Amino acid sequence: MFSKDFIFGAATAAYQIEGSIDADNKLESIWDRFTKNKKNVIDGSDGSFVCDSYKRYKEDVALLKELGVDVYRFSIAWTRVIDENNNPNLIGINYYVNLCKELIKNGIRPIVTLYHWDMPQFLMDKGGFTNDEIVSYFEKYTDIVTKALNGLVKDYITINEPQCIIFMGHDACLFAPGIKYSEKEILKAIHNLLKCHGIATKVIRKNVENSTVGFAPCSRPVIPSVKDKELEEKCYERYFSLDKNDEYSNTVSIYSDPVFLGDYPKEYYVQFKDSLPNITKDDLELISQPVDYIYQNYYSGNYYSLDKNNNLVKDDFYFGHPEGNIDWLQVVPETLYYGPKFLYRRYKKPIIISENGFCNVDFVSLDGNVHDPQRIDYVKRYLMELEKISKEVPIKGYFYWSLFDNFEWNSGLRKRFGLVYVDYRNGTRIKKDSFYEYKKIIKNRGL
Ligand code: GBH
Repeated sequence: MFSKDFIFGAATAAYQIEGSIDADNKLESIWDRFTKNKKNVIDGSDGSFVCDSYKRYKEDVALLKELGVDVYRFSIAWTRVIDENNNPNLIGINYYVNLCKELIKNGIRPIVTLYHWDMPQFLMDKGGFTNDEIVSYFEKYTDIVTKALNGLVKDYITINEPQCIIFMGHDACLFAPGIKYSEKEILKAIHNLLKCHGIATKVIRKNVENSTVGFAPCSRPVIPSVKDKELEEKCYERYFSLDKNDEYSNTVSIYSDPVFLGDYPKEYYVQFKDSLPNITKDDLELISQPVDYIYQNYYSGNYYSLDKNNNLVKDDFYFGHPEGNIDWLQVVPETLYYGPKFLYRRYKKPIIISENGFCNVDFVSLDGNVHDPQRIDYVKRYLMELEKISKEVPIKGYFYWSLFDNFEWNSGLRKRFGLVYVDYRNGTRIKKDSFYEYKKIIKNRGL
């Protein structure tokens, strides 16, 4: 059982579910552009239809209501709410106003992500996060959204998975825009991205009464394979270290220390001394505006052990270790135990799991239903660990990713994470077995 004020939710993101990518004067986003090159997505698909949520938001809300969630986390498409002169696009905004009204009418609290990866293409053409001007664009965007949704939305997440934006978009180049940056450019982009978070926080505080604000990085916790004090200590250190072998995608401290502790970690200044951006005191103050929550997207982790010389070594996943239907999703339930434990120890802030979910080979059975026992098993195992750690650490919520099967970025429509199955030919939705199980969990306020 979780505490009384614990919130259960489901999460989605605009480009992944909305479709209608040209409707109502929507501008082009970097994902619209990126998916035009069919080679960028494994099945050549794109976000033009997906769950058709731009048209079916009332159905979406009805599903959420049946599921019994306290909150719905969704994102705003920046490209819907501004016009080419960077002024508000009222019809685009209206979609989100209507969605929020419908949610509230049905007793569901909206939690809005401002940036879930779909930057307007014209801003990328100006250099994206490497251009200092991005900060004032983000300020204006946040101002438009918070004013339009005033009285409807109090809870905001500024930026989703900054590590993916930078690492996947500009280093691995598997996500939009797929433009490779040098180390210098990467550090500059990270710094501006953090400033966008800071300025957005300021705007939200100014425009929204009783607001809550958070930042939603992702990470892959470093997990002790056995219970052992020394091992746990070393895992904790490694989780926040800038070990050269850990990719940008996994660095927790570069992104979270400035936000929650007010400065980059010391090792950052040493390790990147030749590529540092200009970092001023004012910048750091802006970036570290007080926030209410650490949101964190957790899917998987790695187990570590000590070798003969007491050095930390990563355990290989054995052949046949349970995994989801996507290569990075090993089933590691302790992710939701040690992840929050370590985060709280360093940052001392209440934690909300803003995403956790499972990718399965889902199909409609002859009986017309979608049976997904692996997903049910995953959610229960992970929630068991979360329940355990919530006795020691303030965990305030858990959002399943995702309400729907949806456009899984460069994996296209092939990878399904939903509680609700979607037939992408016509948008038909079928509640999976996991939908009913999660509903029971929510009703019982825990397992
Ligand atoms: C999240 O990102 C996104 O927020 C969401 O849009 C997406 O649909 C969902 O999760 C499911 O993928 O360092 O080995 O983990 C995904 C998480 C994090 C997956 C970085 C790929 C890189 C490999 N991503 N990860 S690893």
